[in-house]
Parts: sequence; structure tokens; C-alpha cells
Amino acid sequence: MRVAVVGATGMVGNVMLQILAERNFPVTELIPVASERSVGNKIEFKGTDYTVVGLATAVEMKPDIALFSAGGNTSLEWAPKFVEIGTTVIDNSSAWRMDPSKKLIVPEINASELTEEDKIIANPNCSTIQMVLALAPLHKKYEINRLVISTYQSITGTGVKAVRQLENEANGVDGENAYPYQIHKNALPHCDVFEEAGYTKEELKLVRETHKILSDPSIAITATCVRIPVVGGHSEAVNIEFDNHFTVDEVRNILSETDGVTVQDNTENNEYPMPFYSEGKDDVFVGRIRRDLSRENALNMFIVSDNLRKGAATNTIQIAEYLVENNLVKASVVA
Ligand code: A2P
Ligand code: 11C
Repeated sequence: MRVAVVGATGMVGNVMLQILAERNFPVTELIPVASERSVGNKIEFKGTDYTVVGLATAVEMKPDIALFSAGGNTSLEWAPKFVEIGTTVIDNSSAWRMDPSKKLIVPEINASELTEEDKIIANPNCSTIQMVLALAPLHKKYEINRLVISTYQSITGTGVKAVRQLENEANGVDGENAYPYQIHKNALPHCDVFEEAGYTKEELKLVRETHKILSDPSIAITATCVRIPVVGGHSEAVNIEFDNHFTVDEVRNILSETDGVTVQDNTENNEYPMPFYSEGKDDVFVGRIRRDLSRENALNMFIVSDNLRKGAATNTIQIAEYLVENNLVKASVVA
């Protein structure tokens, strides 16, 4: 496969390259793509140096697959141009997620919906992916009717600029800021931009994307998303109300048997998921699983995952793997 990584110099793009190599994705030629200011720079992939190209050049190079993570506007403008020349695009931005003609895929849940006709496939938001991976098997068994979500999100979700801001603040150095306030020693109840009714775009993504992935718009969902000064992953406290009765042991068993989920839940040994320890791992870690004693059929749990991996790059590459394994994208012979 000739694989373009659009946004190869960015936070997620960099992890995409790492994961393509780690998982031995069948890359015959890598096409790293970034903005004009990075064109000409070298990027190392599996021991070979590749030159960063701009988007127009990448289209001329006719990749079989393009993995996009360079912001929504780049995806909106350029994904269709790649599709025109026969490329299949897997897009990690929010550009196409809610487009009814595009599929929003978490492979463990709904990859079987994919067909050869899907030329732009949307990768969900990081905080949605890790949550729905743990919720999907519980929804199937007990039917979720309401979710109350509070997130504690890594600054890596904002990109390179945010990581620099935290480093600068921790070192007492001036620099460009990604956030309207100091993030060092702080918590900002503000992820992405404010939209309608006082909610941020990140909060609305959790609502809308969850409805789409679980194919169930009837679930009542409300969220508060908070940015905290950590880098290892996103954490989420989720309160879940089911239509049906459950036992906590049964829930633990279901989650233990779910692909991509690791249960870390033993309060006697202080065992619970934390972003510091999820960094660099592909799993979604679930712990603090306990009945909500204030409501019938309600449960609390804490869900943690490396937002750059399962929340972004790993999920994107798992989609690509599914396409290749199921012959939904074929390598072209380029003269
Ligand atoms: P560049 O490094 O040249 O700016 P992050 O989210 O970590 O900040 O990374 C964003 C990624 O998207 C980078 O690889 C960045 O390239 C790339 N990018 C940003 N704007 C564009 C654009 N207009 N065209 C192509 N790539 C872009
Ligand atoms: C954050 N979830 O942590 C965001 C980053 O829609 O893919 C990814 C934004 C997106 O701020």
C-alpha cells in the first residue's frame, strides 16, 4: 500500500507513523504530508528517510490510502481531492463525522458496516472512542438510557502548541499559548470551542458521536469536559443508567472479555486506571466499577486511554487494517 500521512509532523501524525511501523502495516511507500513550512524536511520511517511533501504533490503521487490528521479545514478541502484520484481517506478530524453519508468507525464495534464504496471514513473523537469501546457491550446487554460524563483530558489532545505551553509554564519561560489561561497547576472546564447552550464542541461530540456509533439517538447524554495538565491520556468518570438490571460482577466479566478493554479494578490494592500508566498503550482501561447507590440500574466507572493511540492513531490504523484484510482497498500499480 502507498500510504500518505497528512499531518505527519504533528502530534497524532507522529504516533501514526510509529504505529504503522509497530504493527507492520503493509506500507510499500510512505508519503509524509504537512504544511508548506515543513515541506522538504525529512521524516524517518522504518530506517528510511522520506521527504515531507505538500498536499498538492501528495495527490499527484496517488496514494492508495491517506490517513488525515491535520485539522478539519484541511480534511474538508483535500479529502475529496484524494478520493477523486482513487485514494481511500481515513480522517481523524471532526470534518466528516456527522455527515450522514460517512461512516464513523470504532473497528471493534462497527467495522462490519464498511464497504468498498466508503471512500472517506471518519475516525471518532478521542474521548468518544475510549468511552464507547467500554459502553458498547454494556449497551447491548442492558440498554443504556442515560449517560453523565465528566472528562479529565490530556493536553496532547490540543496538539504540539499545548505541550509547549505546559513545558514553558513549568519552566517559567514565556512563549506562545494554546489556552486562554495557564494550564500548569490548573484545570480548564473548556475543551475546544464554546457552541450552543453553553456546551463546548468536545462535549457535543461526546453526545452526537456516541449516538451515531451505537446507532441509538435515544440515549440521553450530558457531558462536562475539562483540560488538565497531564500528557498520558484522557480520563472519564461516566455515570450510566440502564433499562435493565445488572450485577457489578457481570459488568466486570463483560468488560474483561471485551476486545481492546483491560479491567483494572481492585480497590483493595489501590488498582484503578490512570493516564500516567496508559501512555504508550493501545488498550482502554476501566476501573472504579461500582453501583450508583442513588439510582436504580445505575453504574459508575472510570475510563482511561492514551488519546493519541486508541483515541486517534491506533483506531485510524485499525480501520486501515480492516480495509486491507477485507479487500475493501486494493494496492494500485503506479507507473
Ligand atoms: P506543520 O508541522 O507543517 O505545521 P498538531 O495537531 O500536533 O499541531 O499537528 C498538526 C499537523 O497538521 C502538522 O503536521 C501540521 O504541519 C499539519 N498541518 C496544519 N495545517 C496544515 C495545512 N494547511 N496543510 C497541511 N498540513 C497542515
Ligand atoms: C481534545 N478530543 O482532547 C480533542 C482532540 O475532534 O478529533 C481531538 C479533536 C477531534 O481536545
